[in-house]
Amino acid sequence: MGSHESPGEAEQLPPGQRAQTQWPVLHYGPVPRFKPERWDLQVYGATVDGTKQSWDYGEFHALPTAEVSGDMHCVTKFSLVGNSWSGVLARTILELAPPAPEATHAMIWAEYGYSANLRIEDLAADATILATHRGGVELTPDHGFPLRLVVPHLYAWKGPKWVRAIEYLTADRRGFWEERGYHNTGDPWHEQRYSYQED
Ligand SMILES: Nc1nc2c(c(=O)[nH]1)N[C@H]1C(S)=C(S)[C@@H](COP(=O)(O)O)O[C@H]1N2
Ligand SMILES: [Mo]
Repeated sequence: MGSHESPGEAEQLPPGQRAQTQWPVLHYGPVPRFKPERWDLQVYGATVDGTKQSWDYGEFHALPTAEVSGDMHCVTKFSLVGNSWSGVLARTILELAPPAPEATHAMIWAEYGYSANLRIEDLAADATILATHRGGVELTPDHGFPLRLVVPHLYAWKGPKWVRAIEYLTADRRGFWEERGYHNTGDPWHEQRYSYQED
C-alpha cells in the first residue's frame, strides 16, 4: 500500500472509494442566492479575545490566497481526484482571528443552517482551504459559490458549501450530518462513515 501523501499516477484512494472525473452536485436543501452586500465571513465563539471578527466580501478578497491540491471523498463512495483549490487557507483565518487556548473544535456554519464540526487541528491542516476556485475556475453556485470549505483529509460533508461562519468551541458539538447518523470525525482513511462506528 502506498501512502496517500504521495501524489502522482499511483494515487491511492481511501477504502471503499472509487475515483470519478465528473463533478456531481450533492447537497441538502436549496442553493442560496448570493447577495454581495449582505455577505460576510464571521469568526466567533471562543476567540482569543472574546470578540467576533468578520470580513465583508471585499475584505475577504483582500486576504492572502493560496492554492492546494486535495481530493474530495464523498461518503456515498465517489472521490473527485486531481483537484487544485484556491482561496484562503483556513490556517490564515486561524492566525488572523485566533481561537482561545481552550478552544478544541470549531463549527463551520453555512447558509440555511448547514453545519459541520471539526477539530481545530483539522482547520490548521496544510490543505484545509476556504475555496473560491477549483482548477482556476470560480466555483459555480451549485458547488458553493462564493465560498466553500475543503478539508481533503476528511469526508466531504465536513466541507460546507456557502460557508458563512466559523464558531470556535471549547467542547465538541455535532454538526448537521454528525447529528444524523454520520461519524463525528469522518476520516475516510479509517472509513469512519457512520456514528455507530464510534467507540
Ligand atoms: N452547505 C452544504 N454544504 C455541503 C453539503 C450540504 O448538503 N450543504 N453536502 C456536503 C457533501 S455530503 C458533499 S459530498 C459535498 C458535495 O460537493 P459538490 O456538490 O460540490 O460535489 O458538499 C458538502 N457540503
Ligand atoms: Mo457527501
